[in-house]
Amino acid sequence: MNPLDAICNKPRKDAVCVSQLRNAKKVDQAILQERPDVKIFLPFRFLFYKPQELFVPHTYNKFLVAPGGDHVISLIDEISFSFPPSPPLSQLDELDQDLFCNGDNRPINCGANCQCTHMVDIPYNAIVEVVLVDEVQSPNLSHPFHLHGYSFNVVGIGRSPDQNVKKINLKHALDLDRRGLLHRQFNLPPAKDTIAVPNNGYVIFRFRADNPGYWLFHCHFLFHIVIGMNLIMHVGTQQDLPPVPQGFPRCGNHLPPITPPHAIHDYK
Ligand SMILES: [Cu+2]
Repeated sequence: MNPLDAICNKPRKDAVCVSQLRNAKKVDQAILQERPDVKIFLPFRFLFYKPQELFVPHTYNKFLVAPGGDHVISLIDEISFSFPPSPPLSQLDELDQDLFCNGDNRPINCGANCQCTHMVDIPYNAIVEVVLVDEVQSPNLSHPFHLHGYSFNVVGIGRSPDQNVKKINLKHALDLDRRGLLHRQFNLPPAKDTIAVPNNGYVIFRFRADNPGYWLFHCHFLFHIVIGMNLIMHVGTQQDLPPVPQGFPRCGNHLPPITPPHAIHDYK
C-alpha cells in the first residue's frame, strides 16, 4: 500500500495506491461534481534556519534539529502554525483575532518564518477540495496528513506528468490544474482520514463540510506537528455550534509575553 515512489498513474503488480482502491459504500454525488465550492491549494515545506538566527536576543523561535543537523520549522502555504493559548471552540471570545492568519491574510511584515494560528474558513456544508503539494522533497519522506472531524474522499494522487519537471511546487501544481492535467478519478473514491502525500507529488481529496467546528489538519509526524505543519479548518460560524456547557474546563496562556527590546530596563 502507498508506495513511496508515488507512481500511481500506471498499472503495477508490486504495490497498490490509495487512488486505485474503490469505496465499498456509496459516495455523496455532490462531492463528485466537476467544480467544488471551495478549492484550497496547500503546499508544504521546511524552512532552514542558520543556527545564528536562533540566537538573536529577545527572540525564541521554535525549531527542530533534523537528523542531518539542519535547524528547521515547517510551513504550510508559507505559514508555520502556532497553537492559540485557549481552544477556539470553547473560548473564541478571549482570543485576540490577530493570532489568526491564512494565506490570504498574512500578518504585516511576517517574515520567511511567519508564525500564527493558521486557520482556513469554510462555509457550512460546502463541497471542499484540498490539493496538498509536497515541496519538502526529501527522498523517502512522505508526510501523512490527518484531518479531524471528517473522512474525505481521495480523488487524486501522484507526481507531475511533466517529465521535464524535476520538482513539483505550488506554481507548477496550479499550472497543471489550469491545463486539466491534475488527474481526478470520480469512480467510488475511497474514504480516508489520513493520507500520505507522495514525495515530490500531490494528493487531492474532497469532503462535504457538514461538521461545524475547528478541526485540526496536520502531518502526523509528531516532530512536524511541533514545528508547525498544521492548520485549522474552521467550518461554519458560531451560530452553527451548540453553546459551551456550563462548567466546561477552561485554560489560558501560561507563557509570559516575550519582552520587546525597547522595554528592557538598563539597571546600572
Ligand atoms: Cu510531515
